[in-house]
Amino acid sequence: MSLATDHPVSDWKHNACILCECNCGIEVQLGGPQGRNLVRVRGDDAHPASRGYACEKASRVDYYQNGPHRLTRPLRRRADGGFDEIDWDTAIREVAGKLAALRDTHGGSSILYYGGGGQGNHLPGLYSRATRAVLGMRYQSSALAQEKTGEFFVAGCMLGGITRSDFEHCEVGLLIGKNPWLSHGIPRARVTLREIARDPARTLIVIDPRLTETAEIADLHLRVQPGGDAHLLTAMVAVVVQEDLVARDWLAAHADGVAEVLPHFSAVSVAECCAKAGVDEALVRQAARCIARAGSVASFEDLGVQMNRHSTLVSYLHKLLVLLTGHFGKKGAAYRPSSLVPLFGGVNGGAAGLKRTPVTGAPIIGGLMPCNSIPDEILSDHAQRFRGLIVESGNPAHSLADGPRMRQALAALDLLVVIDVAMTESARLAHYVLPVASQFEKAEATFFNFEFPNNYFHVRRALLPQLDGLFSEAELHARLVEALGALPQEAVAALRAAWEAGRADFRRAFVGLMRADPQLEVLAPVLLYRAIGPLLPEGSAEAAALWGVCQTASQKQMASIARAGFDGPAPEAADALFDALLASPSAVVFSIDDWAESFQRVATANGRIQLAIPELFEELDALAAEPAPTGSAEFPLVLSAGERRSFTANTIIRNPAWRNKDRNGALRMHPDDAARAGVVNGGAALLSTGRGSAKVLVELSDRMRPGHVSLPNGQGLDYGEEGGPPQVTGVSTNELTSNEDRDWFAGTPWHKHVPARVMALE
Ligand SMILES: Nc1nc2c(c(=O)[nH]1)N[C@H]1C(S)=C(S)[C@@H](COP(=O)(O)OP(=O)(O)OC[C@H]3O[C@@H](n4cnc5c(=O)[nH]c(N)nc54)[C@H](O)[C@@H]3O)O[C@H]1N2
Ligand SMILES: Nc1nc2c(c(=O)[nH]1)N[C@H]1C(S)=C(S)[C@@H](COP(=O)(O)OP(=O)(O)OC[C@H]3O[C@@H](n4cnc5c(=O)[nH]c(N)nc54)[C@H](O)[C@@H]3O)O[C@H]1N2
Ligand code: SF4
Ligand SMILES: [Mo]
Repeated sequence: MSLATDHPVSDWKHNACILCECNCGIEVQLGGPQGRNLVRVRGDDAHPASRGYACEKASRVDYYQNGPHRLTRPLRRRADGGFDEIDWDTAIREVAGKLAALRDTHGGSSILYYGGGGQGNHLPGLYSRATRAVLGMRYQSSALAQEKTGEFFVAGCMLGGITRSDFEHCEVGLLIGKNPWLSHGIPRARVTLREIARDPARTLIVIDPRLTETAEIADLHLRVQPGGDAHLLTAMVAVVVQEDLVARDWLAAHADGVAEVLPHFSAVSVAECCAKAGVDEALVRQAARCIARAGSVASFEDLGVQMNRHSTLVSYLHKLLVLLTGHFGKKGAAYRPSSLVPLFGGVNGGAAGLKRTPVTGAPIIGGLMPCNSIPDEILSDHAQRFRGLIVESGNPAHSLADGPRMRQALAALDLLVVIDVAMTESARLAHYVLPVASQFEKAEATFFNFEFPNNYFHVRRALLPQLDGLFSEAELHARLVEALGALPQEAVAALRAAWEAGRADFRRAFVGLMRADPQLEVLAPVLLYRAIGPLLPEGSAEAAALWGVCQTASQKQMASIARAGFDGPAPEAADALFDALLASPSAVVFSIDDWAESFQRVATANGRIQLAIPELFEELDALAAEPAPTGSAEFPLVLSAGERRSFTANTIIRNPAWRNKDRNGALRMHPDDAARAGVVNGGAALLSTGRGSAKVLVELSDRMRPGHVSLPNGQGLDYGEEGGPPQVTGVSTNELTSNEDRDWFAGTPWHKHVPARVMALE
């Protein structure tokens, strides 16, 4: 983008794009009236994962950084619903006091934590651990618990943790309900996809009802009926089993449960499943054989199936397809990545081992309770209901299912505290809004580090000074913990003195403090921030807690970290890694694995892959009797509520002007469906679901499968020009989704499968 520049344009500075999980390295020039605009943005050649790549969205991050949406003063809600600006001392004292009162009266587990980071800012989640621990908070959730928890349960049972895949080197690339051309999710997505598609020796397989940008270049497009993936994947696994394409020797060496699993597929009617899935049987057989016979398969499932019917089961069928054909732990296939900060807690003991929420007993997977259960856990007279909620870097009033019910739940809380850079839909409902410095005004990092065999971590230093009156979440949590009387100043002083004396002294002092008072361990992030934050290079104070992270990671993954050049005794290697992270303007390779490492990382009880997940067999076996998903007379269409488009980025950018085209986020619809509804291209229509109605503008598209309509994600945000009233642009999809439409097991929503109807409007 270009902006009028009264200020001399700065040198190129390194940072990362924050608009999707890839966090591509970028270089930025600052300029504009106060030198605070990100006037030019380009891909960073020095970033070892993105290697100069950036998509069209990165050039528009200034719309996130600057604008009237930015908050600069803490706000306290009045009885009449308006807000008063208050000073920081008052804000911290009152918020800490009210949180402590909830803890003292109802217990810390009456306060829920939601968020902790969006696509590129995961340090807040680390610092908040201290606040949560002091308050005795036990429950948390985040957007991951409305998409990834089903997959995580399956991966946890089968492999002891998440897997990712090596698309760069795969022979076959398989995408299930995922459109990386627009949503990315793998580094340099378009380059990698094009390479697979162009190479006659490689095959790109896409499972999607839409002719997406990715499907368009695919070798095989399985244009599944919306919601038909469970039948489709069952058919694919059945082909592998019935045609004896199972990798028996490989499985004998690495996996248990083959004999238990295969009978569930040996009698399946492939023809019937294909018919229900709406895909030609010959094509399904071709795809299944191609996967089974390939030297390597990389695969990725995403929202098209994770926010859809049978989502946990589909994740299981996907893993079975890949594992029964042996595509794990080799170049071009699936692997278990290393991690500096694990995103999920473990899953031990299957469903029976899962902790449960207090009111409805919803499963807590990887430490996260289902987002869809949040209202149920608030709107109840159960003694153990949630009464307080801290939202940090998330926007549940907009992003979670059933907006009206979510708002009702948020309004029923005794205390809602929202920590954000912007006045969001959630912030408007808060008792206190605590504004923070933006991701370009503090040190930040992403914990979405999934690459293999080389894995990367990027500490981004602040690009800009913090807006007057603002500071980071690290500072905020330090102040909250201090106000709660839990941060021992002697410990801070001792650690600071030790850091100045040298790293060996510091390690000794740190370990000594933790031994003397094990309670201090939970405070480590804020303790480190207070002690050494001010001593770190300019713009990197918030990286302080990573010192502890490096120490833990170097013990757990010593060999991988050593291969990346951080060798020697674990504590010293950790310090060397920490220093390298802080010194490098771009990402650093923190671990290097060999392919065999993936097998060593299979963290099941006996270290072998476990193919059987008995909890899911009943649902699997019942598929045979389940009819194909069809519309009703009332709702003949299926709405995908929240498709990724060129200019959508969750709710990270609020100003609709960042979209040159499709400003209102059109409803895409097949011409035949439109003709039936009497709707024309560009015309207005009323879109209705069981939950609500919205006025939409229609775009006719023969890329849609008849019967399937779609709306983009992240629209319907309110935004006011300087001084003007806020205006809402586009449809907020969750006004149309319902809370109960969710996976029976993981509780993940069916946002891609909302029964709907469309009526022309004058
Ligand atoms: N541009 C952009 N990129 C983003 C984001 C963004 O907001 N904008 N958000 C990021 C985030 S948080 C995430 S989680 C990812 C999500 O990334 P994706 O999951 O790739 O995104 P979606 O477009 O929501 O859904 C993917 C596909 O599912 C298909 N689909 C719909 N119904 C079905 C079905 O029944 N079966 C199958 N097989 N497919 C179906 C849709 O047609 C769509 O092409 O994107 C990330 N990247
Ligand atoms: N119907 C439907 N709903 C969906 C989806 C869908 O496809 N359909 N997609 C879902 C998916 S996959 C996801 S991941 C979620 C996302 O849902 P959420 O994680 O709840 O929301 P985000 O839109 O990512 O919100 C990020 C928030 O962080 C704030 N923020 C940005 N920078 C900072 C910072 O430095 N500090 C703090 N404290 N805050 C900051 C932004 O202003 C914004 O309010 O939406 C989900 N909702
Ligand atoms: S792929 Fe994602 S992180 Fe990379 S430039 Fe595009 S939006 Fe930003
Ligand atoms: Mo997401």
